[in-house]
Amino acid sequence: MNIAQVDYDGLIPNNVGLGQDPRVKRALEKWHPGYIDWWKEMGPEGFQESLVYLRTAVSVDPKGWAKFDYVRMPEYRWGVLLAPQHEGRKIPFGVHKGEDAWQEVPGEYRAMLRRLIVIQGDTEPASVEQQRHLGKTAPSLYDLRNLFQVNVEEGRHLWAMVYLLQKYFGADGREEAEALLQRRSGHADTPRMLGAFNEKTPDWLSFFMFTYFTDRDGKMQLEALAQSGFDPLSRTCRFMLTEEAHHMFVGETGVTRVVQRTCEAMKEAGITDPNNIEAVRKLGVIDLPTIQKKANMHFSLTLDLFGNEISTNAANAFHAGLKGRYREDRLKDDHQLEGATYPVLRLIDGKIQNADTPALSALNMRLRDDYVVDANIGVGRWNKVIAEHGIPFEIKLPHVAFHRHIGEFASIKADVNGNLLSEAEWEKRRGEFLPSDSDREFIEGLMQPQFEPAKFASWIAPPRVGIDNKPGDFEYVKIADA
Ligand code: BYC
Repeated sequence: MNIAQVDYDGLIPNNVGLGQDPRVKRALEKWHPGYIDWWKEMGPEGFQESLVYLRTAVSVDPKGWAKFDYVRMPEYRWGVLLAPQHEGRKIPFGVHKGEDAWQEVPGEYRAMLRRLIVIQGDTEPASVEQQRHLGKTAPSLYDLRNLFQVNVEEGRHLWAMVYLLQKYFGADGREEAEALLQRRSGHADTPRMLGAFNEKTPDWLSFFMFTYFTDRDGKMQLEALAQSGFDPLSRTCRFMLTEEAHHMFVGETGVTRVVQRTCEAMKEAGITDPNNIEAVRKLGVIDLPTIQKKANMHFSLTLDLFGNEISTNAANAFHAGLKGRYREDRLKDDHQLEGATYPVLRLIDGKIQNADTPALSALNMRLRDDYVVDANIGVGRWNKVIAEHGIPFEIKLPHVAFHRHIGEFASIKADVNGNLLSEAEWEKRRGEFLPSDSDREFIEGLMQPQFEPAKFASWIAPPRVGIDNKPGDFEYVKIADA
């Protein structure tokens, strides 16, 4: 079959030849009703009968892989799509470097590989659960459609991981695939696996911050897994990254539009002091210091997703050839790192300082460092908008020691500049750094739906261009049951 084209004839669109693989086809068809039940129970609240202008992958050819059309979400064609196989691909790093990439699960690494796939898979439905109530307060039909696009694609990413479990891991893979539908974000007894995926996404500013910061962890982790010597995982992640780019676009432009509206409103009202919060809020926009606090919150929660700075799990996964570094294929070293070191920011004698550490153990830290560089790029764009309006304010990412629950700094308290604080100081100053109850109440009050085509809530600017080049008054969602 032509790998670039997707077979849409069966229940499960795919480019992996499911038609010739009856065992896996049956397993996925058996899993399908449970998935639809999960989507109806935990997917977007309301809007299931609405027609949403969604993109669906019809090919894995980067030049033209998606088509746009109106779809009811439960009828979205969730499929299994792998990027094309590279003939003769070798394992690019670790102890097996240079050997043929694995097309089957290497027995000795089975458990480690399954764990990585399950953790990746678990985050996908988790984010849909976290965002399920946002539809009813969408600031425009354009944003509503983007939310649902992100949601259906996270659903597809779950399918991507479930395919790997069903195809390559037999009975225990099937059990894990079932369990992915059973856990629930924030549930007391059966929570999702990673911390940030059990937090709330209470409002649309959080949604934009989440898609900017947390989906970017997704990008980094997928990039690292796309390097994997286990070829089906690599190919799956390569295609997921194509979709992931839109999610980060939604986040980056979402925050930009919030910042822009705030700056415009301040300028119109002649307010020059960004810290005159009360006056700014009266304009029906979100003040810049509160936007900073939201960024502090989502950035710090996302840093926890990189795991401990020093990690034998990460060292083992790299050594085995299962999970590489960010863009491993572009790095110029021996790709084995046995004798190498990497500077890790640690807490030594009560001070935060760099310490050279075996590079293999420091791989989580390295990925996190790459993430911080990447995350700063969009922040620069937000600041450009503020500067263009002549407002003396700069959004900054907080220090990596700030508000951490995993790793080196979980046991201490620090301010956004990395100065250590006592518990009492932290409690006293917490509201300076993170959204307070009154900040949350203010934002909640702004979250009124705007479902008229071409209209936007008071606190957000329209986008520069429409999705699929549609005009400004395009009806992205034909609401049936809001
Ligand atoms: N919360 O050795 P360590 C995405 C556990 S996002 C709770 O440092 P490791 C997306 C850890 O599991 C990307 N527990 O761990 C974004 C371990 O437990 P066990 C998702 C945590 O393995 C938006 C123990 O602590 N993909 O795609 O080096 C929307 C020791 O820790 C946490 C992946 O993450 C935490 N934050 O690093 C939708 C890729 N951190 O096993 C989707 C796959 C650590 O001792 N996952 N622990 O019981 C991995 O590569 C790694 O598992 C981690 C953790 C990077 C997450």
